Amino acid sequence: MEIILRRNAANVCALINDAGFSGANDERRWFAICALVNNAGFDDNNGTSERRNDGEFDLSAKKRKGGGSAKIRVDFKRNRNDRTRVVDWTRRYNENRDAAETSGGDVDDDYNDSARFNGSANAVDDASSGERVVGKSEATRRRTVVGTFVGAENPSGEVGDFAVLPDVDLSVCRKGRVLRVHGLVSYVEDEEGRVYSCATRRILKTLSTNQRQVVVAGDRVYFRDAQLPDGRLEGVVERVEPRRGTLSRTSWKRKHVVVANVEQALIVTSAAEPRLKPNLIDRLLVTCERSGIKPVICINKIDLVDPASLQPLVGVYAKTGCKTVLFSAKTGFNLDRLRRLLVGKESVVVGQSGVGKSSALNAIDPSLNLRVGEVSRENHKGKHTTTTARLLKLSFGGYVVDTPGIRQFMLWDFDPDEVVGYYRDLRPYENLCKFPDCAHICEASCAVKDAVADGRLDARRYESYLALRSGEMEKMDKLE
Ligand SMILES: Nc1nc2c(ncn2[C@@H]2O[C@H](COP(=O)(O)OP(=O)(O)OP(=O)(O)O)[C@@H](O)[C@H]2O)c(=O)[nH]1
Ligand SMILES: [Mg+2]
Ligand SMILES: [Zn+2]
Repeated sequence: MEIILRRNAANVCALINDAGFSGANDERRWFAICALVNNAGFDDNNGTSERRNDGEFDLSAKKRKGGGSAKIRVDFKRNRNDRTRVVDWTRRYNENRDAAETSGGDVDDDYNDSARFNGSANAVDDASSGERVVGKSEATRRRTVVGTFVGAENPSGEVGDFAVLPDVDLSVCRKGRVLRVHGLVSYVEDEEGRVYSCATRRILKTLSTNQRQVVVAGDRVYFRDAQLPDGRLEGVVERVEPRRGTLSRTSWKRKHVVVANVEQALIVTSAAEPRLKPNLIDRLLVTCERSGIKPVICINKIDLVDPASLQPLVGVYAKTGCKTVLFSAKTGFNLDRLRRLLVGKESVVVGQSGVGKSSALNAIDPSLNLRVGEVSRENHKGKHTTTTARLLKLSFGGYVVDTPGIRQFMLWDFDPDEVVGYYRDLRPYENLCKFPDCAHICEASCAVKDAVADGRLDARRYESYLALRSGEMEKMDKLE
């Protein structure tokens, strides 16, 4: 295999590509193969590795330098060809806001996403980076990037958000951590604790294949800094380091990375006002499981109900091996347990709007002083008080990301057959089914269905598994 690869990588890649790889998994395999081609010491000037299925990438390893660096040919995204001038900003803003309301997206992000789609943001970027990206001919729509092909994002095999890490000039670039992103500006903290407002280098947008936002809260980046004469700290994000522990969802058919580089997620929900949504918990659990983030289910507003009424639910999640903490940000009940969970760790709090994510963080660490909003009296829903994900330093050690409330949380890019692996309570039964490829839907002698029938497995969890598998979660959201 290696000899063939060395001899003519271009043909091998074309052959493999033509063999019918098309879906998300195939894409993953494809990345692995590309990595193999690169790692095989391929140094043939004529060799080309091309990912064709979405037309966005064309990676051609032209020359290998030391440290895995190579010249890589990259196609611009298709949407860059759209040069239509945007004139109806107000209508677009309103449309996006309405859509964001229904999708659970955060208004700022969706608005800016729309701006990016329509090319209006490009001018700002180009000005900041000095890189021209729009040309009339096909040739000018390609760029050679010097960098390292990285491919897979994390041990779970999720496809990387940036397949190529562009080389940066370490004599002028510094390391930083993204605290929050507001529109086109990322607030980056350097290692001395100074915060810079940064634009994003143009090429990163080209390299990020399918994301709604290129830079997200929690990202570790290399940035070029500048101090303006008036003392303001500004800069340009030059490179986003490979992410570990990302929470991602689907938004507008694109990948929305909510947060990057966290090790733990507090899935916050409320016992009442707003009503607890177990299906949302399930999806967040699956997302955590996929990206290797440790989940903890945190049920707030325990002062509004009899805690005993929550025992059945706690019992169901105990079977998944996930810890559940009942607490009240208002009365302070169990806050010390939450604090212990957060000390020294990098965590994210995630959940519906109005469940008390920001209230809980304020109660645990009053120095955070986060904005808190009332729950609507009419529909008992939150009012989306927190609008951007923010990385916050805890006074007692550790970091936490407070996030905007979500209404829907659709997983990004998953294979139905992998879902059962993420439902830990279903796993003990799946190997006992008669057919090894049993999907546990309507097959005969299915141990999972038997377990539901005799009450060993929670029927709602099983329904949630079926809905996620079949992609019908949105219907369930409406019923919930
Ligand atoms: N009764 C009761 N109310 C609470 C408790 N915790 C928070 N609240 C109230 O819940 C409401 C929403 O709190 P927030 O902290 O803004 O909720 P959030 O989850 O951050 O909401 P978003 O930022 O919109 O996502 C506020 O009116 C809080 O006072 C609690 O333990 N008990
Ligand atoms: Mg909040
Ligand atoms: Zn089965």
